[in-house]
Amino acid sequence: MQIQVVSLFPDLITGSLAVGVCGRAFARGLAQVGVVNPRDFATDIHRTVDDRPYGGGPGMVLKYAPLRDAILAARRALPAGARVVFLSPQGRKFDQAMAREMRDWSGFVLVAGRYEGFDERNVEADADVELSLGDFVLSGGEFAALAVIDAVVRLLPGALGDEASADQDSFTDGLLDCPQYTRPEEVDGRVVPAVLLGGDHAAIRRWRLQQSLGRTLTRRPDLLERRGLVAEERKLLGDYLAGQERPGKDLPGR
Ligand code: 9D3
Repeated sequence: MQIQVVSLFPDLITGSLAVGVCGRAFARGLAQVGVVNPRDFATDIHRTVDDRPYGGGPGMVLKYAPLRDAILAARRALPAGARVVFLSPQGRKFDQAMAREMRDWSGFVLVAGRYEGFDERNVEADADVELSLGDFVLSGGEFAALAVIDAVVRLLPGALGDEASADQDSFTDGLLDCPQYTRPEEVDGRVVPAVLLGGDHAAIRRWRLQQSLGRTLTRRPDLLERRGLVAEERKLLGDYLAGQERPGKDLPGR
């Protein structure tokens, strides 16, 4: 997989992709990342990449021509037909389904903005898709681009040590993860749930599914609505709610 990032801060991109699952994937050659800086395509003496918005208002807007030329250079570094993805607060919300779709793209360009955003004509001219990470304000698109790269690259065959674990991820089955514990059995007066110590694997599977269902209902009911429940799950969730002295007590800060 070949990825090009268009960014005014190339160090922000290259500096953080060296570690972890992603770093290993790049070291193994499963994916390559290049960065193109629009400033290298600015033609004036000050290498200007931004300007004041038409119509007035705060902040600056990225200039059309340097960004267009940077995207063109990024495209040229990829096989023909590579998709161009703009990161912007106006984009479609990025999710695991989109990450899985992008896993099948042999190459793509991620365009990270700064300042108040892009000149809309860049979006019209070059964007195949606009993605947002969600309803919060970043100071630029770089961290969004890094999040997208991380989410996609870890799905590449061979990126994870254990091939199974990508499919066991939360969201793949539409539920949040169950609680996890490791040694010791007791710490600061807190104990591991007894069922996990018992070795009854059917009981453990049921308990984990029940915890996942309960947490998903209290924290992310939107995920459950989308997914639906089979009979066993409805029973486990009913028992979970019946066993809770206070609904939502498993939420931190409540
Ligand atoms: C929404 C706020 N905008 C109007 C006042 C100004 C603005 C703030 C921050 C415009 C662009 C940005 C930079 N953000 C991104 O480039 C960005 C982003 C984000 O801020 N939140 C979630 N996902 C993304 S993807 C790119």
